Amino acid sequence: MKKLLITIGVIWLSVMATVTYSAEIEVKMLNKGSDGQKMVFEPALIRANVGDTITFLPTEKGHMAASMKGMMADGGKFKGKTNKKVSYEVTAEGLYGVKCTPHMANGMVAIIAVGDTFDTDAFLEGKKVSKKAKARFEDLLSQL
Ligand SMILES: [Cu+2]
Repeated sequence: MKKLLITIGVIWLSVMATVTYSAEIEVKMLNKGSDGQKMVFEPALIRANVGDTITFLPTEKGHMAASMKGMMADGGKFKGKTNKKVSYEVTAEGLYGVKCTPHMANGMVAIIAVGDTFDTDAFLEGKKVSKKAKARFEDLLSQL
């Protein structure tokens, strides 16, 4: 009986540990960022761990967040509606590309970086993104 209780206790603790260590990360969608750049996710470089949930908030109007095809480390996808918040749980290490579709041409993109080591060269390889989005992606990748 004592062994059983200990086993249950250990299982319970590991479940709680998982719950405790999964972070909720909030990202604002803005017309103008605190650094003066227009049409931004803030932060645009989101550092996360596997199991974390990233929530994109419609802080200012006219924005949405969606996954970018072929740029999701865990192969998943999501698409929020304009002026609505949307959440995504990252389930694998690597890089994730996020865009605001209406402002893709303005370079409104973000990267979720999960883990510590990244293949930054492969992230943009063969991908079709707007000129401004590419420049912002390159800037974000250089910070990793
Ligand atoms: Cu936008």
